[in-house]
This record gives sequence, C-alpha cells and structure tokens, in this order.
Amino acid sequence: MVFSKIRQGLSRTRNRISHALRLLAGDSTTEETLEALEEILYAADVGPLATELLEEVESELRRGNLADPGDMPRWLRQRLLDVAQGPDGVPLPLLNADGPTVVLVVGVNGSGKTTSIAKLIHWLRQQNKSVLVAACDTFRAAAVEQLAIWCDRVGVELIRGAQGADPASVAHDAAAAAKARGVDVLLVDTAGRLHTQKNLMAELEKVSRVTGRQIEGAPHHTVLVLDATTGQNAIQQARRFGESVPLSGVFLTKLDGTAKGGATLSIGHQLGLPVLFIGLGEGPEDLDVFDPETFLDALLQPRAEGAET
Ligand SMILES: Nc1nc2c(ncn2[C@@H]2O[C@H](COP(=O)(O)OP(=O)(O)O)[C@@H](O)[C@H]2O)c(=O)[nH]1
Ligand SMILES: [Mg+2]
Repeated sequence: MVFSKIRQGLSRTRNRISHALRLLAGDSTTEETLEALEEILYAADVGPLATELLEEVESELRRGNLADPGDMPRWLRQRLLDVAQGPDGVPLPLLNADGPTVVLVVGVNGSGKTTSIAKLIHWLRQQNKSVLVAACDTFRAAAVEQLAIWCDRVGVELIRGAQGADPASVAHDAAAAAKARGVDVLLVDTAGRLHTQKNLMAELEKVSRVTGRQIEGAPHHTVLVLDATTGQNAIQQARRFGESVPLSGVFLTKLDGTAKGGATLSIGHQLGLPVLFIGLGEGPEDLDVFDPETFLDALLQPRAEGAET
C-alpha cells in the first residue's frame, strides 16, 4: 500500500503527537523533554510500554546521554522500532508449499473479521493464489450474507451451511473441498459471539480441530482480528482467544479513523504476538502487510511542506 495512505490513516494519531515531537527535537530542559515524551506515548496509547520507555529515558538522561537536540526523536524511533519488530512473525507470504493453507480468522463481533477476509481474498488474488472461503459464523444469518456478497464480487467460492448449521460441519466440508480442489488458501470466517463465552471458545476449538483432520497441520495460521479503536481493551480480548486457540498473529483493523494507532506498537510487545496485517479502511484494498519501519515513518515523520496529510 502506498505510504501516503498509511500516513493519512494515521493522521489522527500523528496530529496528537506532532506537537510533542517538535518539542523533543528542540533544545529543551530535561523536564520539558520528559513531559513531551510522556505526552507522545500516552497519546498514541502504547500502554504499559510508555512507563518502561520513560524510565529508560530518565536513566539515559541521568547518565548524560541524549543531550543533543535531535537525539531524542532518533532514540524514540529506534526504541519503538525494536518494540514493533516484536517476536519473530509468521513469515509472509504465509503459504504452504504443498496443499491448501488453512487460515482461521477469529475475534469478537464487529472487530472486522469478515471485512478482513475480503481484504485477504483481494491480497491473495493479487498474488494469483486460489482461494476458498468457509462461512463458519452460522450464528447470524446476516454474517453469511455479508460474506457471500464479498465472495460473489470477486468470484471466489464460499462454502456455507444452512442457517444455524453446525460451524464444525461447515468447516469440515470446506476443508474437504479445499483439499479436493487443490486451492492454495482456505479462509475460515468464525463467530465472534455466542450465548456464552465458553460456548464460543469450545466452538472455535472444534472448528480448528476439524480442519486438522482433513488437512495436515491445519489450521496453519489462526489470525486474531482486533479493532485498534478499542485500545488496551484489545489486549484483554487477545488473551481470552489465545487461551483457546494458538494464535499466529494479529490483524489490526480500523487504524484509519483512530487516534490510538500506537496500540499497533504495543500489542506485539504485550502479547508476544506479531502484528501481521493492518486495516486502513472498509474496502477490500485497504490492507497492508505490517512493516514496522514504514509504519513508524508514517507515524513519526513531521508533515512535509505543502503535503496535505
Ligand atoms: N474504518 C474501518 N472500518 C472497518 C475496518 N475493518 C472493518 N471495518 C468496519 O467494521 C464493521 C464491522 O466489520 P465486520 O467485518 O462485519 O466485523 P465482524 O463482526 O468481526 O465480522 C463494518 O462496518 C466494517 O466496514 C477498517 O480497517 N477500517
Ligand atoms: Mg463477520
């Protein structure tokens, strides 16, 4: 995705931190510097990471480091980069050499699972990969219809059951079809809410297990979709899902429109999970493979003269 789109998506986060960044780059007292840094970190909602970084800076300053104006922005960028690079991610492209790669997509209702699947379809089709989709959110009729519309639009086959069908049986049929047709990727959409949290987790475990009976090693990836606008709340969600199904990484949605873009940086750090993709809009093309360097440049670079974002 073009840099300007990421910049635009992050503009609300960036607007909140740009003033403080200017202070950091100037010649200021220790106290002013720390205040500016604190403002940046809290504004971006990087969570507990803020306290850690502030303590680090204080000790650097005590030792007489970071004294030159200009040192601080460089230091901050480097430290945020270390954090954003996080644990070793799933190597992208995330596909098996032989046989279908099964990607289970999980997350709470409204986090953007179905939209993210449309984006993943678009991204995979651009790489000439064949895709099959399983509608395992059978709990809500509208959920299947929404997915059907996306699939129709791009000419990708959808495996669906009758309304209220057992999601595991849909997963079973879809995995069998993926194998028989030799598709590259099976994307599995799942429910985000059931009568109880316990039911939901049991269902996810079952869906996950069933695909593994059809295709060796499946699901090869379980991607947790998190809404960036929920900030630190997303961390709690991630923990709950992670207790039921092993997670490969995060698809962080709705980074356009939020001032909490910094959560992208802290999520990996707090959960030991890599951010794999970011969502920057409602359209199927609004996906980016998360790249910490590009992301940080988009977040921290001050507005260029004459630029509109
Ligand atoms: N602005 C924005 N909206 C998004 C993004 N991803 C999803 N949405 C919107 O969030 C809402 C819920 O998405 P949906 O895919 O139905 O969530 P699900 O319940 O997890 O399947 C919809 O209105 C989507 O258009 C994103 O990256 N940016
Ligand atoms: Mg959905």
